Amino acid sequence: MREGHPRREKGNNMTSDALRNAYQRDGFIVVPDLLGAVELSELREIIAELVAGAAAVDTHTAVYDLEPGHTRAEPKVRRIKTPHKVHPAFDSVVRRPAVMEVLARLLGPDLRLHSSKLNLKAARYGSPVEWHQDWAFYPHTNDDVLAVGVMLDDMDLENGPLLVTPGSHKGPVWNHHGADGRFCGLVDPAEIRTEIANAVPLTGRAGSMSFHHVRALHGSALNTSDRSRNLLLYGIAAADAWPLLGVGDFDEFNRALLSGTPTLEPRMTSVPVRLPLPPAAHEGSIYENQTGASHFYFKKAATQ
Ligand SMILES: O=C(O)CCC(=O)C(=O)O
Repeated sequence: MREGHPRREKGNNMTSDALRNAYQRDGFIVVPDLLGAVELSELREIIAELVAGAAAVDTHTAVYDLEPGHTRAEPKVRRIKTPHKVHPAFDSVVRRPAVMEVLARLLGPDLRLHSSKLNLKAARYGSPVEWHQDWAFYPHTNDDVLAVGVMLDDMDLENGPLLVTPGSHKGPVWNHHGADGRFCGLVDPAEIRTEIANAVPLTGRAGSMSFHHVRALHGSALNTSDRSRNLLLYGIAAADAWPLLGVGDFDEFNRALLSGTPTLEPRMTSVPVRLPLPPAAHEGSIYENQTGASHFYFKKAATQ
């Protein structure tokens, strides 16, 4: 992994054209200071309450994805699922005008929120996420789709930041299937040695946000530091990018429009697609999906 990005412009000093150019060239950008101290501390309080609530559960639920080693006495939460439906504060972050402005610059004015997740990497044992492309999980009719990563903590090399391979969003869709032929949500690291060597960390202070292209190859390491690394992620699509796996609830799909106008005419472009079927042997989250693989890149915590 490379220690830093060779073209390391600071997002807040860049014009919106420069941001868009960097995103199109590299497949990601980091924009500092999109959230302030007050919002961050409010979100951290909500997270602490949610994690404490996991003392009432023994297994994964519709809200909690649990770390290995979780107990009621010592709750260990790896992910809050669909946080924008769990607490309104998580719904409003992505709708902030400064965030919507960046999104419109990258994807255009018509935008839909298609998913959210809050990945909690607790100090010392917060789980790694193996190398993958989000595109392998949810291919659309076009690839004007990205993930916003809201850094709720300062992120540096020690606490497991996102690692992304520049330019990989213009490359192939990698095989995310295991030896059993089922989707397993990760790429065999032996297949992507060069891409891993070229990956760069998306670091920044709390309140910064990363924007990575749906086809960008990425992963993140175990948190070996004594600080948490909490990342709130939103999946955003251009309104004319339709999910190839179909629309479950059409009313909900339309309610997820963040700005602009919906359309019944998907924009089809020539994009490489590999469907995530048959489904993963272990469903519920990417962490669970990836347990179905046999080759891993990142070290796991001793409890795993
Ligand atoms: O939390 C992370 O570092 C990785 C997030 C990610 O890529 C995912 O959840 O799909």
